[in-house]
Amino acid sequence: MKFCCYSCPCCLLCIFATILLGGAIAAIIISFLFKSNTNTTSITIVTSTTSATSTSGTTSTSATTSTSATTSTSATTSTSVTTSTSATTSTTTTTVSISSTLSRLVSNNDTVVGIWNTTAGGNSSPSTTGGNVGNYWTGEVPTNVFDNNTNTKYTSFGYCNSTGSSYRACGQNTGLYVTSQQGASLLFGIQFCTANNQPSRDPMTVTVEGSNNTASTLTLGSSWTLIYNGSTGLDTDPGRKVCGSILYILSNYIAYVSYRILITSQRAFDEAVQYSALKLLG
Ligand SMILES: [Ca+2]
Repeated sequence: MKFCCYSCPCCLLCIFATILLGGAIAAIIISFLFKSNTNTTSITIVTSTTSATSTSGTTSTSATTSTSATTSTSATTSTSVTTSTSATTSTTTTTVSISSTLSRLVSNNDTVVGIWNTTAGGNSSPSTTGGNVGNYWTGEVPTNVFDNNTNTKYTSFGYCNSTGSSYRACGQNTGLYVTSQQGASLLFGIQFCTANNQPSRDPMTVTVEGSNNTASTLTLGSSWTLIYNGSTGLDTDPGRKVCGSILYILSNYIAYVSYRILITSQRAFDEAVQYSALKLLG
């Protein structure tokens, strides 16, 4: 029996037909094999809990991610956090009882020295009578603030003079120090009283220092200990020849024989600072 040979046209047609038939069968098989990859697969992912801190309440976060491809993936992230934190603050309040009958620790009979160009902790520069820089006005001397009379005043020009000035800090760093004849006393409060005119000259802030050193060393800044730094009690103008609020000094527990008072600011522009009374109370 003789089979087809490649030279026979009939056999060539037969071989060609066989190849076509084989290709068709292969295509069907491949199509079947890859058919499953067109299915959609869903995956759900739940993330771990995220920590958060808030004083109170609930924090909720929701996020959804979707990817489309031959394989479809769906991911859902949901976070819900509730955190409550409580904080306790402890406040210690110290109450100091002060006698309602505070008395004046100094008078105009005590030794008073007017000063200018002086800051707390620094050396004192004595001032003198006159109408120029570093002077206090004639008749308006430092002892006037301790005479228990609001009709007299202490006027210090500081960095300015009596011809007038638009400089707001003329009276800054002026003041006085006083040594009490009655000896060391514990200072519990201070009180300023305004002069007869020119509210712009009112002292607004002040430092108070104490010392138990001898008189000859009181010009040295090292002789003084700062016990107060703040308002004069004249924040709101009380009127002319009127006293402001008593300012209590509660952080000082040392009795001093001498006190130094320095004006650190005044109400407004003027060529001097002035006040009718300064009460050192204890
Ligand atoms: Ca006075």
